[in-house]
Parts: sequence; structure tokens; C-alpha cells
Amino acid sequence: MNPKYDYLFKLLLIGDSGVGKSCLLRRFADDTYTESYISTTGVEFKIRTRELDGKTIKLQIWDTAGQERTITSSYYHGAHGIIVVYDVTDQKSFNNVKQWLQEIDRYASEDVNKMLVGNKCDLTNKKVVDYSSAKEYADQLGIPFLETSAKNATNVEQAFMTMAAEIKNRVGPAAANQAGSAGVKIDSKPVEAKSSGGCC
Ligand SMILES: Nc1nc2c(ncn2[C@@H]2O[C@H](COP(=O)(O)OP(=O)(O)OP(=O)(O)O)[C@@H](O)[C@H]2O)c(=O)[nH]1
Ligand SMILES: [Mg+2]
Repeated sequence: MNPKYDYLFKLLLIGDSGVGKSCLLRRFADDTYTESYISTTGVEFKIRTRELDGKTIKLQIWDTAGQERTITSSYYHGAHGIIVVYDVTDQKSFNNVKQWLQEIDRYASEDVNKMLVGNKCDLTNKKVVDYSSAKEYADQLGIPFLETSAKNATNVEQAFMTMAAEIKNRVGPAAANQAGSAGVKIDSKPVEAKSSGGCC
């Protein structure tokens, strides 16, 4: 069967426990939200397809457990994009972004696209990490930044689609799936293998 998509991108959600990674994924994938908190154990993924610039993009989004940093590391291999999430009402989760970025440097491929997301922006009264300092930090790193709310759906679609667009720009048209091709060609450029190398 011919693949029904032009690109397949693997995305990873990382960040401290409780910042809202699973809620963001549920909002994006199913457009649902629940207040009850069930901490993720292990790693889960959902696949959703979106249109972007007339191309069909299949996103395989991996939701990791904030508490299980070491177990998570193996999932960095082959990721095209990694979204680091913090909670705008939790300074510690923002301070820890630095550590999460180090994990990316350690385990992900060198050219992986990164993005910073400050979730729970609906909680305006409890907000402790202001937009400008987070934006400044992201600008220094040269990565996109958005404040989101999984609860009221603010910027959730935008966050995932910004990431998809960044990856698509990076890999270029040559990486698109050829209709009728047997395999899933994701990145046709020869990749300098870091450790496990390649993707998917
Ligand atoms: N107000 C508000 N609360 C949120 C939002 N997103 C998540 N929450 C709350 O935060 C709790 C934790 O969210 P999760 O998505 O489970 O957090 P997580 O990052 O997946 O946590 P781990 O799985 O432990 O790593 C949820 O149950 C919600 O109560 C949001 O956008 N706004
Ligand atoms: Mg979770």
C-alpha cells in the first residue's frame, strides 16, 4: 500500500513531571482535556496527520514521563523535533529546562529541532515565569517559544505545527515520501551518525 503521507516526523515531549505534557498531547491529538492528573509511566505515543503547505505530515508524538528521565533517554534517538515543556506557574520547572536541554545534547541527533513551551498560561494569577524572560532565553538558544494552555487550547495546535514546519524546512523537499515507494524515506541527506544514527 502506498504511504498516505509526504512526511513522517517523530516528536518528543519532555519536561518536569506535572507541567502538562500529556494534556498538551491529548489536546492536540483528541481535542480533550481532563483536570485529573495521572502521571505518565514509561512512554506513550499518538499519531496524528495534519496538512501543511499542501503536504500531508504524519506526526508521531512521544509523551515521556517527567519522573523517569533516564528511561526516557533512549527515545531521543531518531527524534526530528523535541518540545521542552515547563509550567508558567512553576519556577523550578523553568529552571530545569536547562537540564532537559542538556539531555537533548547528550542523546538526540545534532540537528534535531528544539522548541520551548510554557504551559498553563490560563493560570494568569499564579504565573511566576514571565513571557519576556522565557522568550529572551529561547531567543538566545535560537529556538521557537510559545506559551500554551492545554486547558483552554491556546497555542496548542500552533506549537505542534510550528515544530512540524521547522522540521519540514530543515529536511527540505528531498525528504518527502515518494508515492509508491516501499519504504518511508524521511531524510535523504546522508546523516553523520552520532551514536545510533539515522532515524526511525
Ligand atoms: N490550568 C491548567 N492546568 C493544566 C494544564 N495542562 C495541564 N494541567 C494540569 O496539570 C496536571 C498534570 O498534567 P499532565 O499533562 O499529566 O503532566 P505531565 O507533564 O504529563 O506529567 P508527567 O506525566 O508526570 O511527566 C493535569 O492533570 C492538569 O490538572 C493547563 O494548560 N492549564
Ligand atoms: Mg504525562
